[in-house]
Amino acid sequence: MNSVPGWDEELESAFSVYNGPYLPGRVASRHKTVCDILIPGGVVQAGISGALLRIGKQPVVGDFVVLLDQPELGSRMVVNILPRRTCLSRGAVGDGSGEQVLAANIDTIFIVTSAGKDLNLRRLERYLTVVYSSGASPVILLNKIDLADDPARMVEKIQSVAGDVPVIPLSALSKAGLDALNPYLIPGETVALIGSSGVGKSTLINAFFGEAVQKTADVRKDDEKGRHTTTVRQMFLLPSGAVLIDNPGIREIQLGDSSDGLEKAFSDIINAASNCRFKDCTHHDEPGCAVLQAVKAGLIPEERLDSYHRLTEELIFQSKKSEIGLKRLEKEKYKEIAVTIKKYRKFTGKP
Ligand SMILES: Nc1nc2c(ncn2[C@@H]2O[C@H](COP(=O)(O)OP(=O)(O)OP(=O)(O)O)[C@@H](O)[C@H]2O)c(=O)[nH]1
Ligand SMILES: [Mg+2]
Ligand SMILES: [Zn+2]
Repeated sequence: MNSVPGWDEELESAFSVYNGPYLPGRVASRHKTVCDILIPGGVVQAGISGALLRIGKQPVVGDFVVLLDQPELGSRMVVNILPRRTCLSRGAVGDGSGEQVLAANIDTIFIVTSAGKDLNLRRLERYLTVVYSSGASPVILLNKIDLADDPARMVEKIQSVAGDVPVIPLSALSKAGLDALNPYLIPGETVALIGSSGVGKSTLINAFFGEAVQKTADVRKDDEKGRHTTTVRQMFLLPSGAVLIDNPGIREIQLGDSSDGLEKAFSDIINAASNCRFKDCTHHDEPGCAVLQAVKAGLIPEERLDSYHRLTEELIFQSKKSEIGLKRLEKEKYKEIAVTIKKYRKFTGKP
């Protein structure tokens, strides 16, 4: 088996159909027109084949790719993307439709929050939904506990929205609690860090390496907001053999258009809903609603149900948007085909 980090037997068999000047690789960072690619024994830069771009396939950080390697022609090109195990995406911003894939093949996602003004349970629910949809396993890191009076109380609060998801208190700066992350940083595993700007994602990366591999910067004094120091998504290879991905701080993460993430992130509500009188109960004001009863009994916080409603609406909006986008795409394709047929008729003189 080759030494591309994270490579497995499934990838080996997907790659085995390529005979000739092809190399397996993994996208370590993505620039506008080129990618930095980890290949067995090093890192190379490669372009992206026009054929791949034309069919709408964009390599992202974490992708396992097929490289056409022709050094005698001075050319190295990503010609295919191997099947993705997991896929972290978010809803496109603005009126763009569909989803935007951020990174691929991540096993564990560390959702980083800091024990200060960043702590926001509603935002954590949103992150959990997005991470569950990606197929990766979430772990919540409560960073900067050196600044907190009562970190245990904060962990308790977070655990109330996290269900079975581990919540790990630590300090990237003092390195307290870092050992608790070792079980995730094992050979072949890919771990990505996400969270707002300034929560300490890059400081954590530096702590794992024991040296400054990433730039970090102070947060603003008044509101503790970060300064968007990291601007490029990038992969790092730890001495342990684990792969780490540092991400730019996320301003506000939009949901993609898959609903299974929401169901996992709100499994308490989904479980209660199985006892609602009506199968299509929306848990707003229906009689016999078991979810509303659970809220009344204090088993589910009201703000959590509100959050669930808000995210459900957002999800419906997102999937409508991508449906419209899909129709537009089909229309354009159809137009393209119609033009080709017209040209063909002109050329052959056939009706
Ligand atoms: N007190 C304390 N400060 C920390 C800790 N971890 C990080 N910081 C500080 O928080 C600030 C922001 O850290 P970064 O690592 O740059 O944050 P980031 O999440 O990478 O931010 P972006 O790259 O902007 O998304 C820096 O001044 C760090 O020194 C910690 O555990 N305790
Ligand atoms: Mg950073
Ligand atoms: Zn109900």
